[in-house]
Amino acid sequence: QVIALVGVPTDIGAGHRGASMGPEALRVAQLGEKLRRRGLDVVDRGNLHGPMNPWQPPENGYRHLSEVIAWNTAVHGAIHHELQAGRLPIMLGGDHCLAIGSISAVARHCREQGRKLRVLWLDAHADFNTSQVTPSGNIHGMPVACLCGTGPRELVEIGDQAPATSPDVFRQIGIRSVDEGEKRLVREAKMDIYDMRHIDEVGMKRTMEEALEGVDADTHLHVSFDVDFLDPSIAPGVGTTVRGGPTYREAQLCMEMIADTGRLGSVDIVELNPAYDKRNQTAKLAVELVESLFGKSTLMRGPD
Ligand code: DIR
Ligand code: MN
Ligand code: MN
Ligand code: MN
Repeated sequence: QVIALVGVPTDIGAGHRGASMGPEALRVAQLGEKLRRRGLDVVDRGNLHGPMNPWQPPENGYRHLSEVIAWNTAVHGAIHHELQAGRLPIMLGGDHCLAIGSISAVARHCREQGRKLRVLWLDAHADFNTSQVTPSGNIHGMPVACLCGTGPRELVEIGDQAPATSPDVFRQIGIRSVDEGEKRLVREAKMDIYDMRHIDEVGMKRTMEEALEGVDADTHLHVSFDVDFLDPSIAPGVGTTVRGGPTYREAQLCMEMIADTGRLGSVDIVELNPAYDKRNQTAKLAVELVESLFGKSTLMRGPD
């Protein structure tokens, strides 16, 4: 199978500028080359295009709504095109609002193929805000809500079906920052959240076993990797660091256990912000973790 890298250079949904430089930082960290060295076929589609960031305050609870719609419409089309052609897309963000476009495309593709969807949402945040409860108006804090049907009509309706998907497909891992109003919403939606306390108590191994339960040969696994998932001591290159995240080893185990399923079908790498990074170390770490996601391990494991 061919992996297709799709760059989406925008920070349109974020509260800090700079995630627009994420795709290039991942290329500088040799994402494509490293995957090719693992024997994988990789094509780089270059970058999508969209409106500039006008850096305006929120209107009616949303910042840059029309621009967010434009970018996500482009992402949906590009990611669905790659899936349709049988390729495994890796979206290089860009901020996390872009997951509305990518995951709606993946959900559409799963319906067309009669496959089940499981989304692993690796993040410090639940990204389940609405215009009513958002503390910021930043749409990168809202993609999961939009994908599940709560949000501005134009975002909820991106794709073949509205809503694109439902809370039961998500497993959120690494969560440690949920806004006050958002807490009630994730509870009402019965979101399956493996927060840092859960990881502290049962460990990453058990957490991933639980999050991957029920994944079978008919399942398409989508990994939405917000780089702020990682502890800021190892990943400073994000706009919204939250201390107390997974360590290097915990993150590696998480990625390796996903690889072991053999069901990985699509990936987002989002919120990498080179303006906050030091010598591209966070991009390099993200690339290393994505290598593990695609099967890099110390030994040849599993049945002989
Ligand atoms: C915060 C920050 N929950 C908000 N969100 C995210 O503004 O809605 N930061 N996703 O990365
Ligand atoms: Mn996020
Ligand atoms: Mn399709
Ligand atoms: Mn986040």
